[in-house]
Amino acid sequence: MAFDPISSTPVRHWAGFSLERPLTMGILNVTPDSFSDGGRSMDADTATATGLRLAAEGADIIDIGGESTRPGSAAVSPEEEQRRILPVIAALARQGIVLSVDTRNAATMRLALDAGARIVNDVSGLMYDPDAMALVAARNCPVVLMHMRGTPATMNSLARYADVVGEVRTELRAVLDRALSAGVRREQIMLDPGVGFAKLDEHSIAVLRGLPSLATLGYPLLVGVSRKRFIGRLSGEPRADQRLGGSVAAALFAVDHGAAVVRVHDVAATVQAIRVWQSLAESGRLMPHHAGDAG
Ligand code: HH2
Repeated sequence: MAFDPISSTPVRHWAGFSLERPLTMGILNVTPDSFSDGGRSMDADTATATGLRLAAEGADIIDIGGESTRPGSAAVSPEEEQRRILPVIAALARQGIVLSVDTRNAATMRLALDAGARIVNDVSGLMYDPDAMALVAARNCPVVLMHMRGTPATMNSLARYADVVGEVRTELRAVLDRALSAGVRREQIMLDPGVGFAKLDEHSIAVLRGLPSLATLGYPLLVGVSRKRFIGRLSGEPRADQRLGGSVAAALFAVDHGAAVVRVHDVAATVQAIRVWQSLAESGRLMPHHAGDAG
């Protein structure tokens, strides 16, 4: 658990959620080119149905994105991004689902919040669009500030570190200071080390192991490991959509090292794993018995 940098008391809430248990953020990419699920949910009805399924599987938050940020991906126009996601946000918000919008564009943030999204998730830490900080400050909404360098097109060439955990910590601190000076409130902020963003596989692994050091910044941490390339390297599985076991293992490692939220494609498996892990870690408390269960 993170401790507030001023009062030193534990940070127990974010975006209306208690952080006493790890939260699961389900990924809904309305894109043709996302690295593991691009093209699956391109029309609004299919995407809405996928979002409803992820919520039913136990996602606390659904993260909707209309632009792929995989290494080397091309930017899409904000208008195209909005055309993809706004109807899906409106439909899911009507069902009472808590939504975050995964975007770097201030205009998209504003329209997504108007359509019913509650949280802004920006892989650039509100640094890409010069209007983003002021917008998030004015709307006083929860925000995920992620670490990266450059843009998805350039980030791989910027993955050079002498001490990756120390440098990510320092650079996140700088993003935080910019956000706080722009008027973003402390209690709205969640930090994210940006696994796979301007990071080689060894850097991604090091930041995961270094989560306790990043937690000393005093903010809750969100971690996105699902299906990412380092899992392929650790497991030997070349296909991103075949990395369920590795993704669940990495999500558990992240929560065991202090992540408050995990961002995942495979919600049902992750929620089940976290539930069992947490029950074993805390008390071994049992859920009701299922008739016919063997073993
Ligand atoms: N990872 C991706 C996208 N957005 N946001 C946060 N806060 N943290 C992450 O680690 C993160 C993120 C990349 O994953 P995905 O959405 O599956 O792929 P793509 O960017 O190709 O759409």
